Amino acid sequence: MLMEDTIAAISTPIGVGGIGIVRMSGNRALEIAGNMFRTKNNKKLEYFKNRYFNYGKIVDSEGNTVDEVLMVIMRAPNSYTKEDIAEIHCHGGIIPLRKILKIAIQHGARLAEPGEFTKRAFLNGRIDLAQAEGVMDLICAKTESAAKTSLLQMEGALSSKIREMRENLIDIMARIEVTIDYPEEDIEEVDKEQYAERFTFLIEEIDRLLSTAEQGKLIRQGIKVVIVGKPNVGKSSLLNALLRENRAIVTDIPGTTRDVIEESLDIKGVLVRILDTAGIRRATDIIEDIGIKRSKQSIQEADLILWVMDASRPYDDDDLEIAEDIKDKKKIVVLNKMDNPMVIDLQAINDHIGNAPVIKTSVKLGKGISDVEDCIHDMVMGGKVLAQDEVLITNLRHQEALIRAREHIEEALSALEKDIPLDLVSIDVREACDAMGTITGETVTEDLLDKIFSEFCLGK
Ligand SMILES: Nc1nc2c(ncn2[C@@H]2O[C@H](COP(=O)(O)OP(=O)(O)O)[C@@H](O)[C@H]2O)c(=O)[nH]1
Ligand SMILES: [Mg+2]
Repeated sequence: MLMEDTIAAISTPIGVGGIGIVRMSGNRALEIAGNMFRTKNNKKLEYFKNRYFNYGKIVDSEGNTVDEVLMVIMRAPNSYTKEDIAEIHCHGGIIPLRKILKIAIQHGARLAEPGEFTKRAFLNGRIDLAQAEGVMDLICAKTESAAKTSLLQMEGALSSKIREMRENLIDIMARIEVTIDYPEEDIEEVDKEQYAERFTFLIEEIDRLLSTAEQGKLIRQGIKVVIVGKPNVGKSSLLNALLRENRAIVTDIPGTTRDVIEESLDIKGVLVRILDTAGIRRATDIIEDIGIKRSKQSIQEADLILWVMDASRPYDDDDLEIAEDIKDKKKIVVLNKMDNPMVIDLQAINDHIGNAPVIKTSVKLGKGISDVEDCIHDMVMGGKVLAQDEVLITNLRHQEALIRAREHIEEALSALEKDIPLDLVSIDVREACDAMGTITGETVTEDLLDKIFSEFCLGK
């Protein structure tokens, strides 16, 4: 990636929309924008005010109008990337967007890589790495709580906590190094006690942050709920009821949901990714068999199972097989079709479900659906409420870095206690410091940066 390049990308989703945006950033962004843009009175781009809309049209190399647009320019360093930025707000169809992007490239821009605008914002020091990740998380947030947490991170709430701890470590390191450099000035016991106190404080701070990781993961990634059960018991109907829409195929023929269908829903602020599976039974054909294998695989990955049964049919060997497949999983039993006379033997089920909650529903009559939602929420949250306005560790990368930092601080602390020479203590302090720095990006490798930003979306 060359920072001297001027990059260009379509920043709005590809599809049909009222407005679409092509964005450019780099040394030549304004020159290129000026070359492809015409205003009515031929006003030159250099006279445009920062962050003001300018009405005009985009022309191709033959001077033909491509679209009527609004052009906004943001001169360095007052822009998202701290470079010159030009944004072309055109009509949100794929043809004008692609044409405008192509013209920008003909004039010398290069196609941006995913996340490259944000990467530049990071490399140019406008935001740190945790903030950059917050930007992406906000874009991908599917629930209010996920959006709120990402926003906090984007604004630097996590970064300032990390930075504070890191500065603390740097200060300790500097003090230790002074002592090492002037060994004749014997280090006082008091100093050691002070270091130990500060290490202990840091460990407590890290533990407090780490204790939010479980909730953070829940908020950011949500949980995976897998609906299992014999064919025709009402799994797809239940999913539809939960989604209040009709994406899964519902039919009377057993075994029609042959693949795994995934949908997302927001249950009281918890992102629930819910998977409808092919019914599990001894398959009668190859395609169904593939579906059943996939169902079993998704069971392995599930955080929670919804085991749906048809209460108007007896409990049989197919149920026994399912019971076996999900025996180690957290689960909720849904007894569906309660609008029909109940046939299923509750005693027989009880022997196979452990202490899983049992909920009676009639998806057909719309009964019991909210009980299923409540139960999912309770099982996930275990009585807790979602944290609001609190810094949470939502990112596995940050969690791992904190764990590494904690280990080194622990080492440093125990070295102090064992009267191990201070220069050895300082090695661990430095390692802890570096681990912290990977969160905010001060001590991050080029490879890791590439990996992080490659997961961003194009145009951001
Ligand atoms: N009587 C009754 N029929 C239901 C209920 N829920 C679903 N069904 C019907 O059961 C059949 C199978 O449903 P489906 O959702 O495709 O089952 P799946 O194979 O488990 O996904 C369909 O005809 C549904 O309309 C219910 O609560 N009561
Ligand atoms: Mg189905």
